[in-house]
Amino acid sequence: LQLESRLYQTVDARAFEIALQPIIDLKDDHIVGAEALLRWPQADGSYISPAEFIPIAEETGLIIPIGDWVMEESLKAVQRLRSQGFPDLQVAVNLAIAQLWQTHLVERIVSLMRSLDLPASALKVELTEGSLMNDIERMEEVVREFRDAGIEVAIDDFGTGYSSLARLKSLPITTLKIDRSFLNGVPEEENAVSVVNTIAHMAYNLGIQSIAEGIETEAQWQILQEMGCPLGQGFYFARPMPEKELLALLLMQA
Ligand code: G
Ligand code: G
Ligand code: MN
Ligand code: NA
Repeated sequence: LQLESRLYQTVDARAFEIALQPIIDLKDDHIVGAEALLRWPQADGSYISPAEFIPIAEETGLIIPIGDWVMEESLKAVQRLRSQGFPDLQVAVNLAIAQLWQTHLVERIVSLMRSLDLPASALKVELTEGSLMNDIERMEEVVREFRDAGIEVAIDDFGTGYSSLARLKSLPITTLKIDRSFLNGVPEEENAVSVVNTIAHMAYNLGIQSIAEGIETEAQWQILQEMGCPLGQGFYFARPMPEKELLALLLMQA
């Protein structure tokens, strides 16, 4: 497999990049954090999407060194940004299911954060709804370990899997990311609006923070604000960008 061997080389050369997409407080549109999104740059200047290579990285086990790299780079980036005048900024890092099986995963993250002098609140981890449904006992254990360490845990792509409400109630997650597919048809279709409204209110009633993903228009922002959804993310506010650009944006906003 050519893709696979090129992936190996990229891991060796540590030649991935991280893009940061701002996460916004929907009340006043200020940036509260950013999601770290892995980028694989190609010789011709294009990028291969993680949607394409993460599954291969999972099959080959490469997700472990890649995931470690993403975590370390994301924490270093947020540490730099926090020290440049944004001490409350948080970074959200996606974790693949295979990473959740690593022994001492949480311990290693905690000690990395300690060595960077970062409090637990500087990090949120994102687990896909699919992974949380995978091995119930293991997932509960990992989520609890993160929570015991004070690290927030989000369910990513919420609503695309088949988590039961009972399951949601039994996991001590802090955040639910409403999958961007739910924003299709918002605000013009009544049913689409109802679904998003229902998810946002369910989260609120469970004491869980919600983040609406894929906000692309001002009208979507408006209606989510009216629903009381606290946080959002999407091209309307900002695309994933290099750390330097995020710093410039933060400075402009300050
Ligand atoms: O940003 P983009 O649309 O290219 O991301 C595509 C998918 O890849 C998303 O589902 C996103 O969650 C996932 N992804 C991006 N970066 C990472 C990462 O560092 N680790 C894992 N496991 N998934 C990632
Ligand atoms: O699965 P996850 O939520 O981690 O994936 C994040 C992905 O969503 C990234 O690939 C990112 O580029 C993409 N994304 C972020 N905001 C928007 C948006 O407003 N519209 C669309 N279509 N994609 C978005
Ligand atoms: Mn995500
Ligand atoms: Na998502």
